[in-house]
Amino acid sequence: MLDKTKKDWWKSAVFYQVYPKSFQDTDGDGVGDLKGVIRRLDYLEKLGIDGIWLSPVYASPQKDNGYDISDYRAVYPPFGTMADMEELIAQADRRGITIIMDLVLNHSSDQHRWFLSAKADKNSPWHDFYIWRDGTPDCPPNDMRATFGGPAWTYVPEIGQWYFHQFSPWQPDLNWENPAMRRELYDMIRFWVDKGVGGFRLDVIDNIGKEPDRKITCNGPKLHQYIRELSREAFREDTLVTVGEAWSAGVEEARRYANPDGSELSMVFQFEHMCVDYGRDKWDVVKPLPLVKLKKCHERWQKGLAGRGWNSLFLENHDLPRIVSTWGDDKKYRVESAKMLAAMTHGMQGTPYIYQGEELGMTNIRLPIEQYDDLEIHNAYREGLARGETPEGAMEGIYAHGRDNARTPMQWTDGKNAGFSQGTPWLPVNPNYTEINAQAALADPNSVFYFYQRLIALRKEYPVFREGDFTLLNPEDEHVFAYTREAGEERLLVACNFTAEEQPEVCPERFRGARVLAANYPDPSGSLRPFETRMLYVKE
Ligand code: TEU
Repeated sequence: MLDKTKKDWWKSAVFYQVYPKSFQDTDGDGVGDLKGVIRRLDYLEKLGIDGIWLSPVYASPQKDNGYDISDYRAVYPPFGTMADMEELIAQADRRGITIIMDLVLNHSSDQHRWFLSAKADKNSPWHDFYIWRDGTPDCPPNDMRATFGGPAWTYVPEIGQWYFHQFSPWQPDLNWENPAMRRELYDMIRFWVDKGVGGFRLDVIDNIGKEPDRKITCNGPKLHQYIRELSREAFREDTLVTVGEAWSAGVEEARRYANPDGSELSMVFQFEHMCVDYGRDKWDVVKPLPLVKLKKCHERWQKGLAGRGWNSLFLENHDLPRIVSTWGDDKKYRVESAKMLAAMTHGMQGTPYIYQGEELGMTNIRLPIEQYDDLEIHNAYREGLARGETPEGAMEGIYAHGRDNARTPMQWTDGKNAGFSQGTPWLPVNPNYTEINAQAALADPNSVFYFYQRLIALRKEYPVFREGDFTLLNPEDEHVFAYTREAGEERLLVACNFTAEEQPEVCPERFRGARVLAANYPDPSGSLRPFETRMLYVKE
């Protein structure tokens, strides 16, 4: 168990993201709940993780599945009660698991009492918690568009003003120019710290410095000023782990967010590696995976933050498709490719995050458009048709990159609804649950689960995982991603065949006869078989 009294304990940690709505339902309403997370803590303890990033559990109308918060200090009733939240924190702590809550500080729900008051009365004390512009119904302040479709401004005739929302009309942007609003958020964060929460994930933190009049949404001029104040006022304990979601961050920006002086955050989720297969946008998928581009991206981030920040390491989350379907092979080589992708990620320097079901090799799903829940998917479908695509054409991008790929219920057993719920799940269970489920994985010593368990344990056993310098091997090789890590006398080699064809072995002389720390084939063969990965270790 990690010593979490140390300021940067999270550099040796591995975190697990729970999307509560899809994790485990215990009251049969078809929606996951906090009691379900508590029920599955033994499973997570067995996996060996050190913390849980819990996607939002606050009161919410669920227009964006909880990323639209109507009360930051209350639990969404279908998820449970505040007592359940306190019990989860306590039960997790007994297992050495820290609870990391998801903070949505860029916007609230349009049903938050602040916004209800603000939109009703220009003189409300909360009116300027949001971003308003006087105007007439036929002329928005500018032509900015919202992420989930439509204009980024909505008119409120009762007060003759437009309000700004970067995502959807149900998610009005909070006005970070207003110190009273910021103070409310800081006090709310301290409320959760006082309950024993040990860290926070910060939703679209790169957006809080927005300046709509100048059409600035991310990386605004005051962004880091706000983050430094947030860190000073709310994240006072240096043992708190904080990770900011920053789609716009490059290496230079990430160094500012993850400054080793602790003035901002512990780390960020950067997405450059997850976008290498985007075409004009995420719905225009580039096939095959441009592996050289991915390798060089990882090299840039590994070298760029070494000693000057800290990387997060991830392949999945609740907004991304299942990686084994995206960069691996979710048919013939599902297990091999899931393990290979895990080894690629966990061998690098940074803090790994595992998304629920990733440790089982869960896959994407194909549904009729009407069965999808996500507002982003439905908007993408409408915009695809509007661009003249056929329904089938519009669906291809959704099948590949739609967020509901990651939000189908966790697959626990081969029983009813994969053991997720006794009721009707809010989103269909992937039909392959009969073969892909935790119960089967725990019974199979060669499962993806035990491979992740091994990788998590290795990170604690060998300092080279945390400290080692990264060197990319064969940068122009389009089939194999291989790299080394070196720290003192320790040497680590990670070789990953990204193809379904046999490739030449990658094994520098100094790794001949090395210890095999992890592999997805039983024994070496002198080459790299389909999706083969090998983690070799020497101590000189
Ligand atoms: O996501 C930020 C975000 O921009 C993504 O939704 C991204 O736009 C999309 O998924 C990929 O194109 C965060 C949360 O993770 C997401 O679930 C929320 O919907 C969003 O912010 C708004 O809070």
